[in-house]
Amino acid sequence: MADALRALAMDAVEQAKSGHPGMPMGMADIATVLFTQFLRFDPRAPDWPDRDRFVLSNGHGSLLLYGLLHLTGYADMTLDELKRFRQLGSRTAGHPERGHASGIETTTGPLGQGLGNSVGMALAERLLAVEFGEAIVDHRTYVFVGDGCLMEGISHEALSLAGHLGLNKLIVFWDDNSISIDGPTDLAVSDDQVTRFRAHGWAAERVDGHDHEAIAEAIRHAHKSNRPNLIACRTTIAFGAPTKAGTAAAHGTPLGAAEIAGARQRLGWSAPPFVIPEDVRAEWRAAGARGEAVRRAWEERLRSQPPERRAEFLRRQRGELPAGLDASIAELCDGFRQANAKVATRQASGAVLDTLTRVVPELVGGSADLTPSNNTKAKDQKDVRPGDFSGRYIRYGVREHGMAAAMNGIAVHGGLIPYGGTFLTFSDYARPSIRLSAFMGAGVIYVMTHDSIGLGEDGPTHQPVEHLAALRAMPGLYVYRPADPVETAECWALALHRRDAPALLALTRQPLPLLRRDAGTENLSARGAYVMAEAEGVRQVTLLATGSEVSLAIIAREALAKEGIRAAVVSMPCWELFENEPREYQDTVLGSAPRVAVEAAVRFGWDRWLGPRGAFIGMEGFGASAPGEALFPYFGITPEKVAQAARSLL
Ligand SMILES: Cc1ncc(C[n+]2csc(CCOP(=O)(O)OP(=O)(O)O)c2C)c(N)n1
Repeated sequence: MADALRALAMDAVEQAKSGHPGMPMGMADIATVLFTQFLRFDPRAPDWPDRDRFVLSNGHGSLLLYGLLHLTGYADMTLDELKRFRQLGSRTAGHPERGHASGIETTTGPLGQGLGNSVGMALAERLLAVEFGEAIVDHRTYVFVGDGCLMEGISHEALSLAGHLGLNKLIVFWDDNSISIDGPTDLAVSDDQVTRFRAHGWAAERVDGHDHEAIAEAIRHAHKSNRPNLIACRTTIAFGAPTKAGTAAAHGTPLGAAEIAGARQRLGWSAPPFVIPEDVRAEWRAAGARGEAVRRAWEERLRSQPPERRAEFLRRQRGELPAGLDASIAELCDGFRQANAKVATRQASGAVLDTLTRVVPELVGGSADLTPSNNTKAKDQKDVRPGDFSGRYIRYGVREHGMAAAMNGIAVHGGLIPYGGTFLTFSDYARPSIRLSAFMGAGVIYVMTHDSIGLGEDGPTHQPVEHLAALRAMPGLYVYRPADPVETAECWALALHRRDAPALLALTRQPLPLLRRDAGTENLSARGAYVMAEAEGVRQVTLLATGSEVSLAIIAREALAKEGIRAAVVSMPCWELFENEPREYQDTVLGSAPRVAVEAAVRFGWDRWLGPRGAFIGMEGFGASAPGEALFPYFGITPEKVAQAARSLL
């Protein structure tokens, strides 16, 4: 059965003239033991919520996963798809992409990300098990990793977090083949991985990764563990290949006809390319059928749950938001207006969360050790602790990358909506995982505070300058920069409603005046940009701004009005939403008068809104260490400068 996986990998890579045969051939035995004896899955119900999760973190070995899905009977993973490996429009992308085929739990390829996701998946399982009971939530997370995953820095954060939380239903198989692209791994690394995992609080043991009984025994052992588990599997890359096995030559290039013929002979596999002998296919199908009865029994248990719990569980699985969310947001906005709240948007966000966490129980929050700064912990949220998963607030520690990867795992697991905070400037530390949120359409919500020089004294290392531009450049990520408490609540509502894309809220450290005094219940941020203050009469200039700079634009507008210059102020809390609006709406908002944009960040990206005659007031380089109030004038980001720029355009 393992040889069937090997043959499919060799043949598909050969056909595509591209791909990685070595890893699938090396891990085929481990995969066979796991899928035929342990993994709880049902190809006929790929999204069965209580299935075990399988993550291929060393995603370059994608053919191993495709072979497994094909052989165990996932309907959409046909032999044809394997033959079209890496071709345009096939389900069998170069690296596994979530959504391309059922059974692909998460997108992998950037090494270490899958491992990071798996921590979130295993955590989500525990959180939901406590909430809904182990009768309906009781599954494991199995992960394949290579040397590359373990060399990546993200592995440190992932292992450390999983070890701290004691996620004992997480089982990692390390493809310990001592080979990566450059050659033997000892060119670059001499870590003792088993000792390393143990130091992180994991149980770890070594096995021969080609000995089925030893692998099975290690899995049985791991099932009884009270810690997360590493099974370090000693393997040979491209096992079976006569001259390339055990060498870097087998990592990422087709083996070639002669080598494949030699491997067939060694393995005793005489079937032609893409042909699986009936008896082997039947055994694999039987392995795929193992889970059906288990799944049906689970469905029975779900049916016998109290109706309310069952309905809530199913609502969460469908990703439907609870009724009452929008009413709560409207109420919050009213409250802000009545209180004339002059607060930082991070503080407004905290107030929003105090309400939302009660209305939306699937919210699970956290911060990378900046809870008091990010205002991410709601009043009634309890900490998640090792061994106690009844809370809904995760202390991610100073692990931005690990946090973001775990949040992706929580999001794709289903049943929970993760949000987590850090300083906007450290979005760089999480960026590879943010990219995967965007790529997968995972509805993670990033709460990034201290969003400009306005944060002040911590200085230029902490003051984001190019981050908004860099984040806006990322396809599929919705970047929100609200201007006041009302917009903050609106942006939270928008972030929550869009369950098929990540959102990033850029929030201020410093207090801002309340700008939105309109009493309507319409979410004005929903179109991405809107006229906050129209000109008195025909517009002569349009002032565009986001976040903390909208209030500067408002002051500039008043100053200009005194001189008889008619300026409108457009608040642009979310460029991506505005881009989605029809051209007519965009034209109405932007107007035909010259435009001045103000944002305490670099100009990059703004020209698309400014047009050929526009002016920009913002940052041209890094910030400086001083109180925020001193920095805005120092860098020339003031109402006077905005007004001056406006005048110069008339
Ligand atoms: C973040 C990241 N960096 C680099 C790569 C390119 N890359 C793909 S596989 C690989 C080597 C991985 O070695 P190992 O995990 O030992 O895989 P094996 O050779 O055993 O298949 C590299 C550098 C990548 N996919 N992701």
